Amino acid sequence: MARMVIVGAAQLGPIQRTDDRGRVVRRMLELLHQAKQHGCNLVVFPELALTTFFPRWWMEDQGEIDSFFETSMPSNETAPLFEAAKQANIGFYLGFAEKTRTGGRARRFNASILVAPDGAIVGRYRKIHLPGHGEHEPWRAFQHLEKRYFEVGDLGWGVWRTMGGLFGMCICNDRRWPETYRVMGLQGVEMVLVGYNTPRHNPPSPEHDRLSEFHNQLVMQSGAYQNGAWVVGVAKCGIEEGCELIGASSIIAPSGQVVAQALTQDDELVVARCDLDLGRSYKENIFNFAVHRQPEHYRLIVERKGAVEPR
Ligand code: CDT
Repeated sequence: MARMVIVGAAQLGPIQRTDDRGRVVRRMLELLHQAKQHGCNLVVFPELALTTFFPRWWMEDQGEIDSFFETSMPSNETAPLFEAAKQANIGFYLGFAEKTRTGGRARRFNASILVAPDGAIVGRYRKIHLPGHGEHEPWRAFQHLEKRYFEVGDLGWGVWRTMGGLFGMCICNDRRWPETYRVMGLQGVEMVLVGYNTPRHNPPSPEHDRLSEFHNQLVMQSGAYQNGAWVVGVAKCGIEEGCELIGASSIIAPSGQVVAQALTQDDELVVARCDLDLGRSYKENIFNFAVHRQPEHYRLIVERKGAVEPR
């Protein structure tokens, strides 16, 4: 019997700085309600889904920075989302800024959780590939200060057995790196969930701006195909505080084909029925890792960070 998961990619339109979490959660509840009507089992929300994409601003006041972080999950503001999802028997992926304490030290991550339909948090991920820069660069039209506000994630890329399948998570810039998918592929992942906030304009390389959606598709479609897994990529998008974030939230099959895609740059639910067994013929044939991979020839990938050209 096919293992079907009906997935809702819950794209969010822009969140302005003055939009409080209560207002954002109400928008998410509306998408969850639509998901219920479509019979969804799983809803995927974007990266940093509860606030505006704050790394676009240089901030020095730690109190101001911390106002964008969650210290507990569920929080007071997200509790209605957890409750409604549980009532609807829907699991969800949620991206948020996480502030935690270990050994008396505050730590801040760009994080996501996977919540099962019974309301239990079954998976946690902390973003590993943090793009942008760590210092103020006033020449930019806007900043991208993820390297300032977050630590590199310390949990690796896990894969969790839930909802009748094997689910993995990553966050935004992670989706551009083949290593992200492969680490999950080597754990047999069947569906990769990824939220993103992608400014169309990247100040150091404006020549890429017109290719933003193409690159978004290119990396997620190849990640899906090369690992025989579904990929569900979900944007926060539109004009946020004067900065355009791309949309094009997509549900991609293990064949690499886009099954469903958002049409707007606003709140929009994109739904697809996903057969988790569709990845099998890829995993058992062209990408049968146990038969065809040659890890002894991949050593440079873990031994070397930056490219070193031959003399
Ligand atoms: N949020 C995030 O990771 N955005 C990056 C922007 C890269 S340009 C600095 C992305 O890869 O989409």
